[in-house]
Amino acid sequence: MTDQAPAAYSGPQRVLSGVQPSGALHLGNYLGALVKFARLQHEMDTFIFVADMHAITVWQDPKLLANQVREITAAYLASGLDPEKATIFPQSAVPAHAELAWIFNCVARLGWLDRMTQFKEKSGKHKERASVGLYTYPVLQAADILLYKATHVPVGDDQRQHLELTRDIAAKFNHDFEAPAFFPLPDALTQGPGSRIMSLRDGTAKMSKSDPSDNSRLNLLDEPDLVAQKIRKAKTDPEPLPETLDELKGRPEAENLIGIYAALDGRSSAEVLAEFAGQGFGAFKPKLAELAVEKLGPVGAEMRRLMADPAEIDRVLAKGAERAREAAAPTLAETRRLVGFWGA
Ligand code: AQP
Repeated sequence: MTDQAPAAYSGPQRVLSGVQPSGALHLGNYLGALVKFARLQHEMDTFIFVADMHAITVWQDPKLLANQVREITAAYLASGLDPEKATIFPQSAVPAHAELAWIFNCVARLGWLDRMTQFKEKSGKHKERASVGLYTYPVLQAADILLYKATHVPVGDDQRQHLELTRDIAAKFNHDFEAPAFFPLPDALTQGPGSRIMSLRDGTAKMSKSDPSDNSRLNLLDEPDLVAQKIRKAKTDPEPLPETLDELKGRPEAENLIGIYAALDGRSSAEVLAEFAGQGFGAFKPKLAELAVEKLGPVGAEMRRLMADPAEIDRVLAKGAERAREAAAPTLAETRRLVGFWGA
């Protein structure tokens, strides 16, 4: 052991992220992830996948899964991802993800995984009934990222802990196999408005695909009337909106609705408060509904248009998969060599 800091990674900057085809996409996925993908593709080499291998960590109907992959792809394209710029592909079409994940299963420590709060939340009271895949989910995530030597990972705030684990795995691999700076230690891009959108029914719970109440979320495919109705029914409190962010503390539902307005309008919560201070939710909610319909309506309409031509979506995915396999091959080959596998 030396006291020297590990050598810094000097490869190109790359973006990688993905979304699971595990249910209807909602405003949280859109603002926390999709919008960022579309922006970053203009700044760096970008890989965006549909995480079908992650999705099957909980039961998915095999008759529906491939179509759910197409739906997520349609959402990517409708949010502005350009398949000529970004590589868009299904995770399961690149077997190297699974191969690298196995190697990382042997690098990650049980104690690290035991600390993952998402597993605790998703497995609930009966963790012995959860799939082993759900437990090692963040190891597969590390493989997704490091297979492409991604340096930047745009995700919602809930994924911060998993990204820390990816960094730990990368650092331990580099150290154990005496390959300083082989894998980068990627940065989670979790900042920005919309990184943590909360449920419309409970301002302390994250907006989530798996929430049993559909009224808890705005889905990208919700029709305008339904969007307006869900916002009308959103939980709030009887107080008028205050002037400062500090006064919003302890009012999670109000804070969330202001945050949603700000993220959709590309403004800060402080600016939105300055406009609505002193008004009650009776006045604010219709304005929010109007804005949400204006911003989400075209995304949903474009998704529907794209989904009417599944063959075209499949062409995008097949081309992306080919590019992804090519990009992944050298990293996997070098990893196999470093590990000492026969024939590598
Ligand atoms: N509420 C949220 N606010 C901001 N970002 C969010 N994301 C999810 N929920 C919010 C971000 O969306 C991306 C894709 O998520 P995913 O489908 O891969 O997994 P998830 O985080 O488990 O998403 P859900 O909607 O909460 O699904 P379930 O209910 O299945 O757990 C990620 O970048 C995530 O941070």
